[in-house]
Amino acid sequence: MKNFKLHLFLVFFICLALRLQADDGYRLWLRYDQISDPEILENYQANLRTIAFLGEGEIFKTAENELLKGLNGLLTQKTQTVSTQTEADIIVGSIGEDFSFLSTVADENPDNKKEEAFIIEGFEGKTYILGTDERGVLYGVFHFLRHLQLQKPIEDIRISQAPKLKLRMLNHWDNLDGTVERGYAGFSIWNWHQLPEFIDKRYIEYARANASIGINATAVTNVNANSLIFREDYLEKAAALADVFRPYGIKLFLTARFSSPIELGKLATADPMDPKVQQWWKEKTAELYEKIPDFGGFLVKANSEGQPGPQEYGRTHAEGANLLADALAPFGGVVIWRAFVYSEEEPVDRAKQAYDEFMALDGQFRENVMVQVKNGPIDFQPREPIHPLFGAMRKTPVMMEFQVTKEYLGQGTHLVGLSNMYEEILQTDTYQFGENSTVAKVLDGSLTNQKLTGMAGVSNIGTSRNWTGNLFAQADWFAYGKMAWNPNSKSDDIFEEWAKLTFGHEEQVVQTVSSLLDRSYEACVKYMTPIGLHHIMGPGHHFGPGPWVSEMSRADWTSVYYHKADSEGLGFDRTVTGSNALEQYHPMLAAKYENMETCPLPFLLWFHHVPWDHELSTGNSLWMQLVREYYEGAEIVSHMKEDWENLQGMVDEERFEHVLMHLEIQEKEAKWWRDACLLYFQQFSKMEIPADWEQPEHDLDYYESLTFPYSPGIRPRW
Ligand code: BDP
Repeated sequence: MKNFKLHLFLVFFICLALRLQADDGYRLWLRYDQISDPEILENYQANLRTIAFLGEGEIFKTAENELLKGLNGLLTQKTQTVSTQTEADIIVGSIGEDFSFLSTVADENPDNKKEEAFIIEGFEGKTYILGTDERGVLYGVFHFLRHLQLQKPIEDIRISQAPKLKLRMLNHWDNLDGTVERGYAGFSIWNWHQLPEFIDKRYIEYARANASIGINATAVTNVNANSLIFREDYLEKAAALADVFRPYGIKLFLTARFSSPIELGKLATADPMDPKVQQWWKEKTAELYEKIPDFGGFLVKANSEGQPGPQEYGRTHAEGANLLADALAPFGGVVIWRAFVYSEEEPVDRAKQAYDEFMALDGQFRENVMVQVKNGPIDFQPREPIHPLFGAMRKTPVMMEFQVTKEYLGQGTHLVGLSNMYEEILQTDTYQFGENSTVAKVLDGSLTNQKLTGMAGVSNIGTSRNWTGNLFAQADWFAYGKMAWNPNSKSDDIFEEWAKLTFGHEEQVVQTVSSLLDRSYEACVKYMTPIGLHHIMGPGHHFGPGPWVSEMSRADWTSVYYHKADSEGLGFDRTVTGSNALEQYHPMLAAKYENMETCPLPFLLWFHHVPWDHELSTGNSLWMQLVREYYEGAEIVSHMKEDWENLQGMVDEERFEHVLMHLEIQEKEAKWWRDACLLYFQQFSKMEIPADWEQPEHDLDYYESLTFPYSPGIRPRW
């Protein structure tokens, strides 16, 4: 009987322990669970008992709270606050005279003494976390906490960092009605209806998550903008959000609909040269700054996909941007003007249009205008070559726009580590300033001498309990922040760090999680758009394969426009014999792509129309290479699923199941992409899929017949 009771007791405790482990992912990478290694824990406990906070200000206070909160989770003892340096194990303050006795690593790199920089240094048994300003302190604190979460030694800690880009921004494509364009994680977290009074706890958690990875700006409204945001009551709602973000060092931006003076101001025109229009923007901006003194500025999508813009009045993008820039200048705000434009009338290759339009305007923008350029020339496709504007547009600060949400990379379900894509783009050489003029260097302003620098990421956050819907999509948010802080960051490091912060230190878990992230991007490109294919997804919602899409309101929204499959071959000729989009790149870069024989395979069909039986560098015909890559992509996903299954019992059940179910969907959808695309292209190639390979489950008619009317993230007007 006694034994039985003991057993029951044990079972109860085991169940409790398992339950405690269950994790819904809400805490992101800021888990602060107790340090698992007992020796390391003991060492930390002995060295991190007391803290002196030597500073003040709203953001400094946040840093204070975060450090205490973090330490109180990681350690078993309660960390004490003390008032003097002598009593303290940790000293938090500002870099400067007072600490000249430190060897300061920052001296080795003067760049690290700029705004928002921090040092973390161990000296005579104490740890110093110092910032050049309040934000620097906050970033230093988060970095230090991460250092502890990663269980790294603190004795001789010597870290010095400064962000390479000034504006590190998340762009929400969130509508005022609560829907999110291209959002796959539920609805918008902004509850506009209940603002300004109701402050959801999530707003605060959102701000701290962003601050923890160095994000310092957010545009909370969709680029397909609604002028209602400028109505007084909405400005008050926006101001309430800005109040939440401010203590975390985050500036609020809003998207500006170009026709607002008409819609809201009841003017007859929105012409940038009209004095009344200019006055309207000036007054509106002044009103905004009254409510939000540190307002960041406007993000604008104009004359693009039906959005109003200056061209309606015969004015240029520069004239449009300058109108808003003049209104913002007295307050120090900036205009972020998107280069994602392509005109309906122009018959030329869509890939060329933004370059043609914006190069002509270089030098015409006001000093407080930044041009925001998507990573590639088409539209966030699974893989694109770099946008030719990087490095070419020199007199205007050019900022990067990445998608963090996975509109074209498996949406809510596929595990795809975007960090590899970011790294590939950022490390591409533009050659615009000689060899080694990578996109990363163009962005950080060092080649162009730009004062304004930045990166924007289209957010993947929604009301899902774990923020991103798919747990692994948290890794993309994390990676984006890291890349914006330092565009030379290495994906491998990011993956490992995220794996440890999210799943703990068990070696096999860390290994598997990092490797899933690492293999997944290439796999996804292979099962969706291998060898440089692009824009062949389902119409409107962009979910699933749709290479057959040929009837849309405009040709450059169809798939056939991009893949150009015919009986001869496949691919878009962008060389001199075709659209000659290649000429927009620096000749050294163009030279890499211009010859069909030497063009790297990942971009072959982006730049060339290749005969089906043409022998590629791999020894395969184009057709066989295509078949192999589609099969390989799908096969990698099956391996990824198996690897994850091997973690059963090592990851809490809730997250284990969550990831597994998504991998099952991904495996199914990877095969769907493979089969649908190959059957479609086979009509043109008239060549075979090897008979002993798994054959498509259905015929092409079946795949073409599938519809998804309620696919998430659809643009309202579609
Ligand atoms: C496209 C999206 C569309 C966006 C557009 C943009 O499909 O929803 O509005 O980009 O960036 O990829 O403006």
